[in-house]
Amino acid sequence: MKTSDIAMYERTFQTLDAFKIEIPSWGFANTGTRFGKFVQAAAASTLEEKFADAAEVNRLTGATPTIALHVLWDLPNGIGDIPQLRALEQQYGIRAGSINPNLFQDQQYKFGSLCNPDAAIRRQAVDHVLDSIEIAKATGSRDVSLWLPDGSNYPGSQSIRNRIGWLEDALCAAHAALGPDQRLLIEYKPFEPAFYHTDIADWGMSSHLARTAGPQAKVLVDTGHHYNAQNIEQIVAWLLHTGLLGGFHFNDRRYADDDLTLGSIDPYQIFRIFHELVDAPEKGPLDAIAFMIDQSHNLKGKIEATVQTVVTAQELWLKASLVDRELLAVHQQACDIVAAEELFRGAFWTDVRPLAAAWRESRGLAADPLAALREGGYVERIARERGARKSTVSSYA
Ligand code: RM4
Ligand code: MN
Ligand code: MN
Repeated sequence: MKTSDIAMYERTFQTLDAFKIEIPSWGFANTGTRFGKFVQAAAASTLEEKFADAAEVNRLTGATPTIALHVLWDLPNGIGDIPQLRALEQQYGIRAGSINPNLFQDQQYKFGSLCNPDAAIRRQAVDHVLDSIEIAKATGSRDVSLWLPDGSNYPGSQSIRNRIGWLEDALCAAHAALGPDQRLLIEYKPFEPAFYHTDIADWGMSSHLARTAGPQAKVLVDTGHHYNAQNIEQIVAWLLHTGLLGGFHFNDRRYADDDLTLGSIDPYQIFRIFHELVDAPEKGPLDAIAFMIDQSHNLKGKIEATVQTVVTAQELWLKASLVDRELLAVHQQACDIVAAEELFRGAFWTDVRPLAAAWRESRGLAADPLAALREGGYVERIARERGARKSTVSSYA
């Protein structure tokens, strides 16, 4: 092997060693659309099953040590569920990751949660966020990741400006309850379930709210939560510049919040986002960028889809790290459009799969995680065990 090849392998191996991405507990559960749900025998319905599945993904990919939890779905008894959670962490070698409050399922949230015109309902919603922060303290989770369903369906039916004020108050209260090492991530989404106006509809609104709430509040970018043709990497660059980027929910989309597997529709877009992040300045843990997956595997096998996603993320991250940034800067400065673009695209078109396979083998992982999953028989075994009981279907419309 040439010296330059050895150096390249070393760089690759370090890049992949450092790359971790959080998987969502709900990616292993039965989900669907508002039109129906197709139940899978292997789907997880208990917290233990979700931990077991997460451990299988981590065993195969070496990149997923933490699992994101949704409070109502995974910890319905709140703090009371922590002893069980701790035991599962020990047993499966997977840690609890971000904690996601659920402000979208209870009947009282019909007209909103933190932005509900009824002060008593707003109070209940704030209390749920405060409880979620306490849960995060108990699990040792840095991030509490907030997404609201709030909005309205018809013009004139709500005061948009009153609701901004209520939201500011609620987020300030939440921020005040954070521990010194905790963050509040504020997610945005243009529509759904509200169809006319959504209270936190874009990154500008999230940025304002994060600044208002306090320094430990940051913006969460869910790649599925943008209008068609929106330039997400530019948003990412702005959030980096302003020090407000808290993390990502990665997935792919064609039409709206489709929650398809990462890179399945437009891998170049993820590459372009990753390019902005490869050299992202990090001043400390509170400025870290959380890489999380937020997907709903309605038709694909849950574990297969998750492994496929993680492997795709590793490959795209590796491609983005191959961009010769010094040379790119020279081309950019000289306004040499074609040279810059060819260098950039060249990294994207590089087949990094052999490099990734070499890294896996050097780390005692299966060279092809998807093939190893198929050969290992895990999915068949859990399908037999879990399929025997009546399954519950969570709502994720
Ligand atoms: C939302 C949003 C949140 C996720 C819920 C289930 O659209 O993406 O992050 O927790 O779905
Ligand atoms: Mn999300
Ligand atoms: Mn979503």
